[in-house]
Parts: sequence; structure tokens; C-alpha cells
Amino acid sequence: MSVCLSAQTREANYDESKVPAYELPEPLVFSSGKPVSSRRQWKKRRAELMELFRERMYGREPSAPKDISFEVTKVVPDAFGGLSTMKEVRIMLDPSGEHYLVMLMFVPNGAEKPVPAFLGINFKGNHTTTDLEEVSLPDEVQLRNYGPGYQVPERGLNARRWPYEYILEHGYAVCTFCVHDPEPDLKGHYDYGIRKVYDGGSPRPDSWGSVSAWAWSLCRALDYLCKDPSVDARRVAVIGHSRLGKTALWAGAMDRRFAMVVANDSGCSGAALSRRVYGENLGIINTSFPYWFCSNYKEYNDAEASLPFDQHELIAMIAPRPVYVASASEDLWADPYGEYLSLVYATPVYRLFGYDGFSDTSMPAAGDSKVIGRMGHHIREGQHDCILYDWERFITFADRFLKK
Ligand code: GTR
Repeated sequence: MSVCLSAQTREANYDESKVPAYELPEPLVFSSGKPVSSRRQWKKRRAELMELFRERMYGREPSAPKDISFEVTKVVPDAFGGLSTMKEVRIMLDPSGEHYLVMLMFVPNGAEKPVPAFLGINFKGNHTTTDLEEVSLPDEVQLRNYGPGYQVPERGLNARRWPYEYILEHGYAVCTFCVHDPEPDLKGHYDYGIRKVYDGGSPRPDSWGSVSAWAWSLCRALDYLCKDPSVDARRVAVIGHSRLGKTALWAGAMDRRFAMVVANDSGCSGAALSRRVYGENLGIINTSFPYWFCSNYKEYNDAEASLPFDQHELIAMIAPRPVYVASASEDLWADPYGEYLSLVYATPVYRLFGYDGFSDTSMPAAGDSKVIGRMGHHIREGQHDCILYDWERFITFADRFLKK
């Protein structure tokens, strides 16, 4: 009987009238029931939430490695017809030299240095983010860490998601690396990624999942940016689409050096409230992608109401830094309304810091775009994707906070 029930709830619900009645945990109330009434108390509450998210959902990441080296492996001073300097940087993830990121970066030429930057992971390889021939294909070490049988996708395949020239013309550097560099985004590939190295061979129920490993790698990329004089590491926006939007949110919570966070179509276990159980739900995500989160998280399959937190508290942990949540009207799998509501329910924490946020609980119409205080939101008409339309709005938002 119960098997039957759980199979039913694992089917995605798209009917608003079937969203269960739910009560969200209050970000400004400690687990003990005591209210948070000052910024100093929020510091403690935030630490309590971080601990809960680590133990129950993302898993525990290792501390930043010491003595990790960087190497600039390529410089092209006149990329995009002179608009930009392109660099490739090898960023070591462990002392063995067996695991590294190859970060591709474009810095606008002629702009006053250091410049603000966007940093985000790509799905299929640096060479898929642009047609530029100068961008290297993955090397032998990278391919070995992606696991056997990996087929290198064609150059420029995902270029529409990375409108580099537009970003550069607006005065921002842009930096990216392939998701598979730290940890392959493939089921059953634990043996190939960085998680295993730091887990000491085998995972525990609260060992980091791959979303945590990707987020941690964004922090390592930021470590490098702190040493690159062309970029202002105090003005870096971490950005991501979909599973990598989930990752950008967690990176922003984990590492307060990120000055801004942008999550595009991040959906279930990203910006969307889990308790709405609308579109993709925890049972579905933990079954399709059992390696994204720690194994404790599976306890909440078909039991969202028993989570000790919800995703609005992930947004709250980014406060008071600027945060942008974007949705697409046809991307119901990601629950656009639930993504928006997370902003609304994180607003009390922004207010504690003296910034306004969203308070209207009605669903914004397709095509709407709004900034209130340090929160931005839009819902693009169309499908799950990240295109120039989205970037135009991210840049307008970033101009408010990251330009001098
Ligand atoms: C889907 C997954 C979503 C989202 C998406 C993506 O298959 O169910 O949570 O992450 O992939 O990353 O494009």
C-alpha cells in the first residue's frame, strides 16, 4: 500500500489546487522556538541553518585546501576582435595534481582594472560556450576524471547561454569551468571525482554530494580570482542555470565573499520551495540524481513537510547580499511560483538588515521583471534555458550593486 502511495506522489504535480497546505519554518525563529530579533542573533541562527543544510541536504564540504597552486596556461590578448583578453587557468583542487579545474576567463580590454565579474559553471565544456577556436578542448587529465566513454561535445554547442560579447561590453569579466572538472555529473561516477579524494575513499550519510563539490569548486575559482589583479574579487557574482543554479545558491550561502548570487531556473532543491511539491519533487530528484545531495536528504522523499528548513532559508542565508532569482513561464518542472515565493519568505531577513524585498505573494505574470531592495526577479516567457534575455536583466541588476 505505502509503495503505491509513494509512487503516486513521485509523479510531478502541476495542479495548483493539489499543492498541499504547508507551514514554512520561519527564518527568524531558532529551532528552539526563540525568535531572532537582532542581526547578532541572526548570525547564530544562520549558523544553525548552515549546519542543518549541511547535515541534511548538501553534505559537509572539506575546508579550503592550503597551498593549492594556480597556473595560467593560455593568454590570448585580443579575443573577440580585441574586445577581451582570454585566459585559461589551471586551478588545483588537491595537492596530488590529479584533480583540477580549467577556468576559461574573458576580461574586457580597455576597462579600468580591476573589473567586476560573473563566475559560473558550464554543463558541457569551456569549448561549448563559444565558437572561438582558441578555447582548449579538455585535456587528458580532465577526460580521465570525467570517467570512461565520455564523448566530447561539439564546439559552440551551448554558446547561446554565454553571450560573452554582451557581458564584456557592459564592463564585466566572465569566468567559467566545466561541471565535470571537479565531479562528473553522471550517476555512478564517484570513483572519478574530487569527492572521493576528500572523503577518504567512501561516503558517509552526511558526506558532500556533487552540488556541494561543484559549489566548493566555485570557491576555489574565487580563491584564484583573489590573486588576479584584473578582476575585483570583492565584486564577483556567482551565477548558474538549473542544477548549476542550485549550485550557485549554495556557493553563495557557503562563501560570503561572493558579492551577488544569480540563480536561473534553479527549481527543486534550488530556489523552489520543497513543501509545495509542485513539478519536480524530492523523491524524483533523489531518484534521478542520487549523487547530487547527501544520502540523509533521501529521508525527505515523499516527506517534504518534515524538512527542518525550506529553500527560502537558503536565500535568507545570502542576505544582505543582492540575490536574483529567474524563472521561465513554461518551466513548470522548476515551479516558477515556488521559486518566486522563496524570495518573498526570505524578505524578513533582508529587512533585518534594512533592505526591502518582495512581499506580494501573488504569482508574477509571464514577462514580469522586478527589483525591490536587494532582490531581483523575472519570469521570461518560454522554456527552461538561460539566454540573452536573462543576461540582460542580470546585468542591469548587477550594475546597481557591482559598479563603482
Ligand atoms: C533536470 C533536473 C532539474 C534540473 C535540470 C537541469 O533533469 O530534474 O532539477 O537541474 O535537469 O539541470 O537542466
